[in-house]
Amino acid sequence: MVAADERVEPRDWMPEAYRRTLVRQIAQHAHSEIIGMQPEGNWVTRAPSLRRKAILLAKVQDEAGHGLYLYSAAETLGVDRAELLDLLHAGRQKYSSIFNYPTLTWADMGAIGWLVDGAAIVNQVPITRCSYGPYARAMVRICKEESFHQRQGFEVLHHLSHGTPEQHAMAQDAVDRWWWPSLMMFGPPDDRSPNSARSMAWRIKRFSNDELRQRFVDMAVPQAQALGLTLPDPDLRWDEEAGHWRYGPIDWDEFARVLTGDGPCNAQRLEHRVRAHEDGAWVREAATAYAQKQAARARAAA
Ligand code: FAQ
Repeated sequence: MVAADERVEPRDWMPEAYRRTLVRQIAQHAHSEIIGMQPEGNWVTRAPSLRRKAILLAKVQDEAGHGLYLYSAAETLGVDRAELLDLLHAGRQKYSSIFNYPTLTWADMGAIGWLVDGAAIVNQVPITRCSYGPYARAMVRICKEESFHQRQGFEVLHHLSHGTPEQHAMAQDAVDRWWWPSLMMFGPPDDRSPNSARSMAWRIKRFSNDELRQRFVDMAVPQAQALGLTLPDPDLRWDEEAGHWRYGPIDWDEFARVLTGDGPCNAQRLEHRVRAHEDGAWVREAATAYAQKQAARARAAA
């Protein structure tokens, strides 16, 4: 079925390891979307104008929506979203390394939109052709929204870059801080990526981590030139023969530290998430009571 490029659907038979891999990846992806609301949520009250505030608010809400589509996709594999959230809160499931970095200035909203959403799109467009139907379909809508997010980030940075010298410096500083963590979003290099070969054979992943990272660099370099900003990599050079931009070494020790909980904001992100979950308990209880009442009414009317 997978070899013939057909979709696997929830009721189809699937190997247990295929199911587990999907739950791992989709849950990690869903957790990233909702934890990813925090760095940008940090600037909603301090956006420089009403227009910027409305756009940012809508973007953060979109990320919550992406989390919901993805938890729903995971639930078609027989897991419960409450269970997945418990695993996240206990530190037993991951979310993307990128969201453990702080958002220090308004320009970070531009850099996240341009680079982080940009990297997300490059990574996720191939997932629209993933072998598992519900994940692939969720990704179609998510990618459309992420494209809009990326354009707004580019526009924020373009505005700052062509503003006062202070605004230009702020935009450059944000790109300096977000560039390397964005490259790390694609995961470890191929020779150190334990899951890639199998996930590619199963057509969950369509390209390797390094292939997608390269695609992202090739896309970002001309865009940085259009922005009038510099990417913080002295080794960046055009490889005429290969037709690619070559980049310098990535600090994989930093990546490992962030993954094992020692990034700049890991503790803060998780604490905030757990608190928000606890504070929202009454909403879940009310929604469940309402759903039960509606179901009882429907039964009585039948
Ligand atoms: N961070 O063998 P591989 C967004 C883990 S976009 C943390 O290569 P795999 C949008 C990996 O899980 C961000 N952990 O693994 C947004 C594995 O650990 P495990 C989310 C990472 O799965 C924008 C281990 O390292 N996007 O949220 C990372 O084949 C703005 C070995 O790695 C997705 O999740 C990392 N960067 O490939 C929201 C996309 N990289 O689980 C708000 C879907 C690797 O065995 C604001 N996911 N690890 O314990 C994927 O495409 C894949 O899962 C990869 C990793 C490519 C991330």
